[in-house]
Amino acid sequence: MINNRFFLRRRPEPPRPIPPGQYLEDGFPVLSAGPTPRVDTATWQFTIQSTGANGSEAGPGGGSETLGSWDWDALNALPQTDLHADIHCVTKWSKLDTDWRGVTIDTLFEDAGITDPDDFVMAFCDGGYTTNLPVEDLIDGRGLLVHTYDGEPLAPEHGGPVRLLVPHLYFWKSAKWVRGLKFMDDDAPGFWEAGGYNMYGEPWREQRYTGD
Ligand SMILES: Nc1nc2c(c(=O)[nH]1)N[C@H]1C(S)=C(S)[C@@H](COP(=O)(O)O)O[C@H]1N2
Ligand SMILES: [Mo]
Repeated sequence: MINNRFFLRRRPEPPRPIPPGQYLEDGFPVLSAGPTPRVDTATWQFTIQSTGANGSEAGPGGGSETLGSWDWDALNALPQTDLHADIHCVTKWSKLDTDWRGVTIDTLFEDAGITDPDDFVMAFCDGGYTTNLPVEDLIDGRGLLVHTYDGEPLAPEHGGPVRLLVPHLYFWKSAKWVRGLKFMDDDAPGFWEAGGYNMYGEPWREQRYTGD
């Protein structure tokens, strides 16, 4: 006798390779370390901050200067970019063929006249989440501030109004409710990185945890 339930429960075969240890997810899971913050686009602002007197301290302040700042209208007035990408969460789901629209970090740097960035940033968010990234991984079209997912305004639980999107790294680097980037001279851990996750997080090399 054939057990149909076995076939129905099988996970779909990916149409192309996905990173090691990952499985395909058709839905869009929500993973947040805390509650979804209420973010008002009327008062929303995104800033890029210089390294402060305190070096690598995360978040605004610490003697740092504002190198660029954009409110909601200013962000939307910048050239917009569409990005089609696969995303990979460290909890092992991968979602293929996601469509996003927003502003590249290249465009923000250009608009702010940032020509000689430091090597690392700490992304900071409403709600206090942080994550560290090499600037190299944000430029040349690889990192965006996105406000649109699949043709619709980005839902609050997925980081709306604006999240960072860096699809070539594990999805925890794509900071939801992002409010700014702070340059750092040296790499320093953000929220999950301080809790044992990898400083870089490259899915194809399965860099999940410290030392991977
Ligand atoms: N501000 C903020 N950004 C965040 C998180 C978070 O808890 N807070 N979680 C991260 C993790 S671990 C993942 S996998 C993705 C999940 O994004 P999603 O909820 O849109 O799937 O967001 C990342 N960005
Ligand atoms: Mo995650």
